[in-house]
Amino acid sequence: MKTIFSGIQPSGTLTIGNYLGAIRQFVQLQNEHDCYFCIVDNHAITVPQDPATLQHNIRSLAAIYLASGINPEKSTLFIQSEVSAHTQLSWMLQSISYMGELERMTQFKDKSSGKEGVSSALFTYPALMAADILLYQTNIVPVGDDQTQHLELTRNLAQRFNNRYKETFAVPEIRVPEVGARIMSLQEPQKKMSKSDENEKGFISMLDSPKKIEKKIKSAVTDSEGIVKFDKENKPGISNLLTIYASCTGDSIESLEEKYKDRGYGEFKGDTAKAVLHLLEPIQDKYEQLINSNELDQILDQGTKKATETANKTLKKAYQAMGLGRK
Ligand code: ATP
Ligand code: LTN
Repeated sequence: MKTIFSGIQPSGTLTIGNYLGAIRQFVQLQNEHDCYFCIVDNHAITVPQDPATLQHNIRSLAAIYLASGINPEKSTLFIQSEVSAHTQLSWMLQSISYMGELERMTQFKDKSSGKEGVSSALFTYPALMAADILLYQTNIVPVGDDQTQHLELTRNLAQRFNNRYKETFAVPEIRVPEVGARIMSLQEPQKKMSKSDENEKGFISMLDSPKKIEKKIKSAVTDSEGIVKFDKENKPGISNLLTIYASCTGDSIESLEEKYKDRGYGEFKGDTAKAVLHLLEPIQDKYEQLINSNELDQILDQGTKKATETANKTLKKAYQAMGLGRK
């Protein structure tokens, strides 16, 4: 049995990219491993958030995790800011992170470019992410492939700390799904689908109504060739829809190419929408039952307790290794 950790930011309603790239793997992993799944609200505040919206998004994300199949009997589900060890260890890891390596992070470059008032927390964000992971002696981190660089940094920081002070942290490995590791925007298929995209038409939210989902998929950017074929370079829009369709139904991309060989984009898009709806409908039903329930709070309270116990053990080891405090 391995230890698994992953986190999602409550920075908006989750997209099917988050589901296919991340949550779906979590649900499978919990059957065999010791899993921690986190609502990383301290990460979300690295860009401006409206407090009331943030609170709503935190609760909503908890309900989405559960509605998607995270089982609180098997996994620990908790909110990052409720376990103070995360920010404490993050500070210590910042002290062994180099400016140069943080400057190379593409997520920082993307999120800061052309913006005024970029927060210093956005810059040091990867040290907090490393703390999240290392506190639980994590072996595997299931994420979408946009997180590869952050994971590499986490591994470097763990090794650097272990070598410089004392063996303290397990060095984690990344796990990305074979299909669905990078779902692209429906409007700009060269860009990853993101829940904080200003253009709402670019993403499918997990809570979008059936009508909205159909509309967004029908207006997805494609090309004028009229052939349903996977070709990321020349046909990024159609390739993305094929990936979405295949990930939702479990069909292979080749079999879908064959199925839609002599059919137009209209029919293909209609069926892609149906595949997405079929996947999301049961999740949306469960979400409605959970969002205002007391059960949700009980699960999160229990998660905070368990996560705090585990995290504090590692934090204590790290304090001692670094020589902080009195003992
Ligand atoms: P934001 O847009 O607010 O920066 P995000 O949508 O990129 O956020 P996160 O909360 O940062 O999502 O990511 C949660 C998980 O979902 C991560 O494991 C990430 O790799 C994965 N993920 C995010 N977007 C996609 C995508 N388009 N395709 C596949 N996986 C994704
Ligand atoms: N950086 C991630 C979110 C995240 C995370 C983590 C993922 C924060 N802490 C720990 C895995 C493990 C993102 O932007 N998607």
